[in-house]
Amino acid sequence: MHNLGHTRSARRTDHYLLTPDTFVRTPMPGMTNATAVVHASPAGGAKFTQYTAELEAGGAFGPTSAQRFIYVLEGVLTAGECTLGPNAYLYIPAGTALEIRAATKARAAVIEKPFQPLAGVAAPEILSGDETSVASVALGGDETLQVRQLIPEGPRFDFAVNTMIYEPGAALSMVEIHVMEHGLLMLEGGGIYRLGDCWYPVTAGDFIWMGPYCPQWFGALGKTPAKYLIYKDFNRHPLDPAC
Ligand code: UGY
Ligand code: MN
Repeated sequence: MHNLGHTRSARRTDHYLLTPDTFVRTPMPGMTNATAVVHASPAGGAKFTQYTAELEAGGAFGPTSAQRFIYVLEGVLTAGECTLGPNAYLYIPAGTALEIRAATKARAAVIEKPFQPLAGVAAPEILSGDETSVASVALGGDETLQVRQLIPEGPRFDFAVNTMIYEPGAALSMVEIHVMEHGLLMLEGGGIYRLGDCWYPVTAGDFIWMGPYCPQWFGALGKTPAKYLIYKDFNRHPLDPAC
């Protein structure tokens, strides 16, 4: 049902907000019985790709030459020996041919980035985990804002993926402006996101891309916590070639 051309989705040069009413599904090479909503890509200004893969039972992903991070939103995926239910995640190094199959109808957030090697530092290996069993850390000591780091710390990885959970009323303590870009998927709850000079109401299901140096701030609203999954490029010098 159209809404007289109205949507909360918005696009600016240093950020965009994409709400589910504007999502368009597209096939991706190598996918079978699956489609993707491509949220972030070089075409939109990002240096990585982020999409939501929607798979029928038995559906599968095609391979990619980039490193890949998968976070299960719904249903069950299998990858080699791994079985991944909701909140489970998998990191697959660049150049690893590992088939991802849906054991049930499933949805997953997928992030892909060309790997930037670092001289003298070993490339990362495959890893999996469950977000709910990762210990959380209070951001800057604020117990109402908990961060779970899904990718291990250290220079082997050239990106980070975290979840952030805000109690109702919790907020970032500052407007952040930084060189890293972000891909952000709202998982639960909602609030107000400041991006550049705009303030947006956001809710579960929304996607945000923030380019380098995009001013950003979030405050949670409502009676339940707000939770998001957030990607950033990390651990590399800004002058290192992006690959
Ligand atoms: O990791 C971050 O930069 C994070 N604090 N940014 C954000 O939540 N917008
Ligand atoms: Mn940030």
